[in-house]
Amino acid sequence: MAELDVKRLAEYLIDGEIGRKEVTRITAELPQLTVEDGYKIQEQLVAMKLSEGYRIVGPKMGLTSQAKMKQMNVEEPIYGYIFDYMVISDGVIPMNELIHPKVEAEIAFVLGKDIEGPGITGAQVLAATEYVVPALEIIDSRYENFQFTLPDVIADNASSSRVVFGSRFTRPEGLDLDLVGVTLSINGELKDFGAGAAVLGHPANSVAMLADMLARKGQKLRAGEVILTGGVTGAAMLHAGDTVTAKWDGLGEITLSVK
Ligand code: OOG
Ligand code: MG
Repeated sequence: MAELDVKRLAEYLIDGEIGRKEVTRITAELPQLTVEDGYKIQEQLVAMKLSEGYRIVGPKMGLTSQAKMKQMNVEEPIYGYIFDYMVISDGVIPMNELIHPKVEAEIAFVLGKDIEGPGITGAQVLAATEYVVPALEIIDSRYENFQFTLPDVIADNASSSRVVFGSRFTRPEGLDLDLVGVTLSINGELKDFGAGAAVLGHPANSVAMLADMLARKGQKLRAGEVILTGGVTGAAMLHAGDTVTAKWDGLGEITLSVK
């Protein structure tokens, strides 16, 4: 393949996000695009956002559950980044800033100390974890019809768009995060449910895998970052006027409205 124009492709995706318009997936133009190329475009996109003054809240894992992999027809976990401007604190999803958002229920981790791969285990992650907190992630693929291949979605910062964190941070000691039941309802109708084990057997395994993926780039997970481990449930489409309620057994609940 001719040299990958990461700058043009990152700008193309950012234009889609800012202009709230679906773009054609990159692999329609560049069918040979690899996973590695996808991360090169993502790195460029992240660098551009940092240079605009946005800050990273933490990394996120995606496609870590069978529900998500089946739903998106993609079979491998990926990572991306959540920025400060994506965090919603008033419980209102601004539909007019988004393209075709979906919501998914997740369990997030806050580390008390840095973790550097490779070879990290879920037990090591738990030992380094200060808190866990429930999160609703709003994903909003920039691609037409929310359809993509693995390299496309990686380039698109793993569809990151918005996130709402629960108000209660819980110490991990004594919690069986694999057994935590999660329900996701919209307008009172149950859309999906699951348990923490849906995420790679235990959400801590998702953080461990992320540490190993970042180690390949010479990067590590840092204390204080909030790390999303991936949807426990499948993602549900959002529409203006919706009220979303999700509950995590023992961890809390989140309600948000779509305006
Ligand atoms: C990719 C992002 C997936 C998750 O939690 O699985 C993700 C997508 O489905 O658009 O954030
Ligand atoms: Mg997610």
